Amino acid sequence: MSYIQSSARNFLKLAAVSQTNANATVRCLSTLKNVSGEREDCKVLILGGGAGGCALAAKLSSKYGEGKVVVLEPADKHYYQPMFTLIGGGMKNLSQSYKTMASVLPKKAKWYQESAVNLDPKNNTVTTSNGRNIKYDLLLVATGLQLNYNKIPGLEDALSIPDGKVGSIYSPKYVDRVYESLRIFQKGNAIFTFPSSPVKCPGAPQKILYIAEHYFRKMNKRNDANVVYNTALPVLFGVKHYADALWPIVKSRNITVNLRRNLIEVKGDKNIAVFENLDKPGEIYEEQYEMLHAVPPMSAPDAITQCKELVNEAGFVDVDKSTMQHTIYKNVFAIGDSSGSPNSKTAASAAAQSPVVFRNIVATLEGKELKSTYDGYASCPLVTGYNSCILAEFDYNLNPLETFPFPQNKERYTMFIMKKDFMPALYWHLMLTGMWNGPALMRNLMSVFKFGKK
Ligand code: UQ1
Repeated sequence: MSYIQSSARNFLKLAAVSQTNANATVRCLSTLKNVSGEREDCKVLILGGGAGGCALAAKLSSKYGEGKVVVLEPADKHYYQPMFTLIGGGMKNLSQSYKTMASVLPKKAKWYQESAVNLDPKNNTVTTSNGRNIKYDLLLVATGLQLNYNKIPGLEDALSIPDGKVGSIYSPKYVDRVYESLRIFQKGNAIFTFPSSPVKCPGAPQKILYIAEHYFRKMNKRNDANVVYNTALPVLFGVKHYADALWPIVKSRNITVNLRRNLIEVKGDKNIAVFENLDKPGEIYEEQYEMLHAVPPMSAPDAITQCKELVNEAGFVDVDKSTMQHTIYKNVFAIGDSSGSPNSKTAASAAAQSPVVFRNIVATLEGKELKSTYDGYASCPLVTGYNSCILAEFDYNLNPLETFPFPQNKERYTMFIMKKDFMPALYWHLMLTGMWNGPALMRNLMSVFKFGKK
């Protein structure tokens, strides 16, 4: 690690040291005791202890004090998911990507290690997997997404075959298999997919593609590899400014891109992936793979999609895209991937949403007008290999909304270092403690230097 990288890390650690100490304490765990039928009231109930849930639990519990905020989160580990592409490429280890949930949730919030099983927004009540009924003044849905590997016949079986040919960076269960598939690859098709559902970090299926292609070059296997990206989308990337930079990259690196091609089955015993052409119903292709990187279809968790009053047609929480407040139930908000706001689903989006959601929750609880608005900011550090990255940043209108004073639609080593070494520290020490509100402030400060930038 360079001096600059370690200094940045130390600075961020110092900035958040008090918060981190406060986090390392024992909290309320309820898994051992059955609490069926028990009633409980709280001011704010947060569903989910991911990036958005943690950030808002920190902000809200620090404002309202001990015990006023309840978090429902069944997992005992909190993963820094943006690291998964780097783990797939062998640049980081899985053990570097998580902390215990107990250490990242704020001490002043009450954590139940249970999930929400029934939501009743008319009666302001949520029932948990342990039979607890929680009545809230305000509900924040921050559950993130559910990975539906089971929706593609044969995929889960293929992901359990010990030949290591099929992997997936989206799950901690399968991410190590991705690097294994790169290492054992000898000759043939390396196929990368993108499903026909909204996904979190829509750039990630492409990042692992570029990392793999670079890996094959580094290991002198590139001439024996046919690298193919089969995406269900009609475009390579949704924002033209960056798509225009990515097409020359795939062309110069001899990567085949097939648009509107959707993975529908995996025959793991024969190493065959089956795709459909979404533009020509009924047209099916079978492709032999030597390695397959599969991205599962995703949705909000079942407990959310089953609550029809809360979700939109696509099954995500139906919020106003500016205020993040539910369109009907004014004491319900959403943050992050489970929200129906039409932004790209990334940790950076949740960061930019967090001050808006916080201010608007406080305003709602005080009976005041909502004044804070989210502009759809999303950011995607498109890692294009072992030392380069294009930092895409854009808003609801898919217009670039860039932080740095130099053109960002180019591959850069500095952006790669930011993604690999700086962002994890920022995430653990500032984002989860509620102190990182996205880069808007930084962008405004940097704009002074943007002479000549389009
Ligand atoms: C960001 O805010 C964020 O959330 C914490 C990320 O996820 C880990 C990111 O990858 C990026 C790039 C941002 C935006 C931050 C800057 C400094 C541009």
